[in-house]
Amino acid sequence: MEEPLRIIGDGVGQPDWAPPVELTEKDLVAMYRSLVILRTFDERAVSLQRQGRLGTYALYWGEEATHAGPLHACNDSDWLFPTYRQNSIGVLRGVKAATILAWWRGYGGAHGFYQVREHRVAPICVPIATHLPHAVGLSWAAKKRGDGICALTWLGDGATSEGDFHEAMNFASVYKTPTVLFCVNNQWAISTHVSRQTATPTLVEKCVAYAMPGLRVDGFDVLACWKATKEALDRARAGDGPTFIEAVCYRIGAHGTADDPRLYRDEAESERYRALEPLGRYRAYLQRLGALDDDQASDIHDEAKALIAAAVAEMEALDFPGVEILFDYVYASGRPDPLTEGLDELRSIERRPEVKPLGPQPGASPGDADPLPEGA
Ligand SMILES: Cc1ncc(C[n+]2csc(CCOP(=O)(O)OP(=O)(O)O)c2C)c(N)n1
Ligand SMILES: [Mg+2]
Repeated sequence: MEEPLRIIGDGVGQPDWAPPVELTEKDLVAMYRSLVILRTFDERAVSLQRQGRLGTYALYWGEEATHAGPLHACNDSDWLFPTYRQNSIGVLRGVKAATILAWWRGYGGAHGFYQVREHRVAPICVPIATHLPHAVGLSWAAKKRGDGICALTWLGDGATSEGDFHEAMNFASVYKTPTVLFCVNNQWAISTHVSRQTATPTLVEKCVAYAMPGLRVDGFDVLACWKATKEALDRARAGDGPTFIEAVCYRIGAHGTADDPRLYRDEAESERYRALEPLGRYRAYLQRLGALDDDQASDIHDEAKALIAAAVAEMEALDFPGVEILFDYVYASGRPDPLTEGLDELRSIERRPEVKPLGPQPGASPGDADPLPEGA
């Protein structure tokens, strides 16, 4: 099996390769900033959930390169189709971090939903693979209009077992739609290991059946993720159709805050992968290149902390949206009688207390319940 494309070495055995020539030093630092914002958001969101200040949360610690690399390869006019795992990607496109946090708190409406057209970020998709035909459809329409817009969509290893995945791959390839299907092979679909998901040694070979070009990259390497996506987008914009990218990494954390991976896998393996996490690895690479100094890095971290702290404060100042949101967005207009009766019943029993912490959550460690640090 061929080694995945890698640019950033590990500083020990693996060599460094030069950054792609199209990227300026400013671009390289901008990518670092994106990784830091994503990481800061993720760590803060886990801590909020542990304190009962978010309902649930799908963490992505260690997978940030698979979010930021592809995003930086896109034009602002391209559309993004994230899953719950890339939940905060919109923040890098101008969506308020408070809105994403409010979404995880269970708020809908103006509090928890962003304007998808304004940011060109499709709604965060929770059903596995259902967004893939949407991404293909949007890019097919763009191709017909000839406006040069592409769609970038993420999916997990588990999503490759869904019918929607195969339909999207087939349609995209037959109609040569400008779509990039970026598959984050983090080796787990909740408790199912990728070896139980498919009998093929790799996921990238699935594209052979659809006559679609495919690439395999190191998913801990933000530059490899950028380069593969950039090449795919260039091909798509030239009219040469879709590409499937398999980014090989590992889900270092739990599936979500309600999951305890110790029950189904050997956590010693996760610990080994932790050493490959993309943020520290990229920072060390930039420092070897002389493209980032400690002061610059610490300014970026301070900026990210302030951004997320402000978002938490903004989210917590929002009014509780009320039970009506359970019924919003179900019908384009009107509401059938049984739903109106359900809403009336809920209103009659609704309490509107301030949102109280839910108490310790599964898998929480004692330190998680500590009062928040200053600025939280
Ligand atoms: C259609 C559908 N079936 C089942 C689920 C329950 N579910 C949520 S996440 C998940 C695993 C997905 O794994 P993968 O595609 O590898 O993505 P990852 O969570 O690793 O990012 C499943 C089965 C769902 N959300 N949607
Ligand atoms: Mg997975």
